Amino acid sequence: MPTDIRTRSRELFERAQACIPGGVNSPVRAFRSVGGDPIFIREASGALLRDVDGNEYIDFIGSWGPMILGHAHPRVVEAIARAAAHGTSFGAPCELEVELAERVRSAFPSMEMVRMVNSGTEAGMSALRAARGFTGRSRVIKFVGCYHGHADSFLVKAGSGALTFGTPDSAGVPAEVAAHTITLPFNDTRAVQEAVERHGKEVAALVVEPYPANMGVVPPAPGFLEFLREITTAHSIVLIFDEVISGFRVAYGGAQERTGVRADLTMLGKIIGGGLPVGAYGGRRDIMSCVSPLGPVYQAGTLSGNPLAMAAGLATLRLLAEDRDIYNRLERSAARLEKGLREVGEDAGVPMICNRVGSMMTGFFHQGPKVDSYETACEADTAFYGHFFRNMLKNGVMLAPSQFEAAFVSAAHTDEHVDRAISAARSAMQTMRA
Ligand code: KE4
Repeated sequence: MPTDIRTRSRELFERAQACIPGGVNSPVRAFRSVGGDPIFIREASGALLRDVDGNEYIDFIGSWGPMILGHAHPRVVEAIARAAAHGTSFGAPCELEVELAERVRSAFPSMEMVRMVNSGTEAGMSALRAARGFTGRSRVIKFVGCYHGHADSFLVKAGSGALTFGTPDSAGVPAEVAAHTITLPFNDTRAVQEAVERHGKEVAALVVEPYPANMGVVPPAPGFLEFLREITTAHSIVLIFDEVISGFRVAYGGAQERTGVRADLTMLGKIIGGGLPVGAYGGRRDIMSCVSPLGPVYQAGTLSGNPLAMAAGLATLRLLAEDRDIYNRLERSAARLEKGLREVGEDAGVPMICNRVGSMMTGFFHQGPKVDSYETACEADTAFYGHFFRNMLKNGVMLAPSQFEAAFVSAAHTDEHVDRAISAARSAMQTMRA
């Protein structure tokens, strides 16, 4: 059981803040929205994290999605070690890159050509540039609450009127860049219809997380993705599915396998790197043929296709492909967790809405009746979530340090892990209601 001892974490956090902005290399890790100081991890294995003070946690962050097999899977670790023994980077193509591209293509038939990059952000910025180069258009449509990495064109909130020019959602994003982005409400077909009717001829791409997980999990309304496919086809707009999270998560072939809706370009990341830095983008051959050195759209990367990252990704995807029951087991574990959390909320008289797609879910502390948009997600009680998060930490469970993220169940989570998390939640609620 974890203790409240966080001496070493605190020391490291002090040192980190002296030389790293906020003491972290990615903002959400700073625990700013849940309170308390970040915990520094020494090691992870299977479903467990162990911090630098020796406290152990059942992990539902899963490195924000990549660790679908659990941490330090022996076959993944062995693949990385074997690759490393032959050199860590060549600056020249290698067989592993071809194998991973072929495997991605077999899982995502819409991805006729694939380019490896080093993050989901790079995948998004590159896919958008390819769409702009292919269409000769500049505008992009995205949805509020969907996150596609931190490229300038995606850090844009809705303008004064949703259909007008976007305004920067971060300092450092020039207004001129933001003006090309139209940010619309998710699941709002009428808003999309109006925006496309007004600006369709200038729109290069519509980018969407088919199963949004960055406002918490908010599934698409029935028919919404099919509607996006139809309207983008009708106006020659490139439909980009951001499957950085959903790819190989909600199904081996991601949202496209689950829904049958085929994107023009797809962004991937997280799971395809098996925990190492990998992103990918790809899709229609006619669009990808615009990408250098084939065409005029420039995109490059020193470590793109890195052999260690390819080896980790290949080992992960091979394991997912070999064991097709794995997705049924993930579904069963996640459904068990969801059921248990709902019961805990009901027994404690705490209103909770649980949105789940496969092995990713979010429990919103929300009156209901549903959370089906960014607006309704924002009505969640984030203060209550922060209190719950800190109590769950004390009880040995690591949730995402934000109400607006997903909890991920891995193949390493056993019924015992899930049941321990449910009883930790019950005890957290009792503490909070006391
Ligand atoms: P990266 O650049 O962080 O590899 O990927 C960006 C990205 C793109 N698309 C989607 C749907 C994503 O969820 C992400 C990154 N996800 C966040 C958390 N949801 C990563 C965590 C972090 O920023 O530290």
